[in-house]
Amino acid sequence: MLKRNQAVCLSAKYAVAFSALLALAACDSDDNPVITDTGSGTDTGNGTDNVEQPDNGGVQTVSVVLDAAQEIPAPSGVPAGASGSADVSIDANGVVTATLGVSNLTGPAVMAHIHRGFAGDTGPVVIGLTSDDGGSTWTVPADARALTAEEIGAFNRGELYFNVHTAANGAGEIRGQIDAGNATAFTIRLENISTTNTLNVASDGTTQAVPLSPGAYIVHRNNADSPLLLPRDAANAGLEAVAEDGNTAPYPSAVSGAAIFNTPVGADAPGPIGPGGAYEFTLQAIEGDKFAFVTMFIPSNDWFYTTTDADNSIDLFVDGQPISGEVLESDIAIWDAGTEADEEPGTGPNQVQRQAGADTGTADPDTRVSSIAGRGQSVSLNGRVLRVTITPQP
Ligand SMILES: [Ca+2]
Ligand SMILES: [Ca+2]
Ligand SMILES: [Ca+2]
Repeated sequence: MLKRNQAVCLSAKYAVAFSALLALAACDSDDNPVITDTGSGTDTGNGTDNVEQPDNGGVQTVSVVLDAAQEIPAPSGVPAGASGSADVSIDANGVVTATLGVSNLTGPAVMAHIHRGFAGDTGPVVIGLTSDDGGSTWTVPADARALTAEEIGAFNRGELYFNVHTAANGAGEIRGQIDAGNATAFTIRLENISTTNTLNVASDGTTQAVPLSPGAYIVHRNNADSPLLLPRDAANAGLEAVAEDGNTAPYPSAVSGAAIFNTPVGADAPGPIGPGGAYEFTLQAIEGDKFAFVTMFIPSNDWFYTTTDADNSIDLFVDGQPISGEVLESDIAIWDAGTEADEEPGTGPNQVQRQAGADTGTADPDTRVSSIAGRGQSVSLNGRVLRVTITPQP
């Protein structure tokens, strides 16, 4: 819950933070990045081409240790020895069995679940466990549903976790990430390379920088489109909030598997990034997984940058190898969420830097989630705004 609670709305007050950020000197980078081959020419778009799901032909069993240190938000009053251990198994059809034992908690465990979320993040319940010994031992009930294909992917990439609740720590007292050991970690860096000369404002002949907002990302594999953008005929609540206000709070509940990034590198609180600023986060993925993100083009009513490779996502593996380097400029574009009528970029009174409040502005006459180019729109930019670099970890 921590990250959701940390999510911010960009408000008039926030414009002060912008100024401070924009005053930061742009950082020059002389590196010579490898251009990422995102494999768009070979993707069949169905996400199932030659994908080897590790060990997925049989049953996988993973041992999991639960403790208070993994819990988010941090629980209170937990005895030093509070812990849990579990063996969880999954078969090729997604049927999950598990036995979880807990001990030394503040009181009896009152609920236990398997959730979806990476380490350091929180997410929704996938499976509820039951106990018939007063909360010491928990198992997956026989009538629990099987995991979906997408959730089997989540299991393999380490995106599921156990969470155990007590009366004293209702949000959770001990937690244990289910790490099947099949995933590759990737560090994703979104860097603002705009300058104060990047955005041309035709009406007054001035230029501006293009700050970018906290945003959302997702790792997925069985969707033919980025779930962050669905449905395409009208934006989901998560996309609307990011695209209009840089507000990431609704995304995790609006889109299953969506995670957020919100704190700039070197900052201790969530906020936008101006020239030279960056967001950095690490995700885990397995072969066949794809990555997508959204971040607000702040001087707009409802524009955002997103991935535009096949499936509006970037293949994280090509020919079995993790990709590495800078994402091609042509694989990122400005899209319109279709939720607010567009005013001149950098000047509109209903844009987040000037508007009276969040979610303020005239409805968009075209509700489709689509690229500004596809809508016959354009924006006058002197140079690039966003550089995305993907680096697999050894
Ligand atoms: Ca619009
Ligand atoms: Ca709106
Ligand atoms: Ca607005």
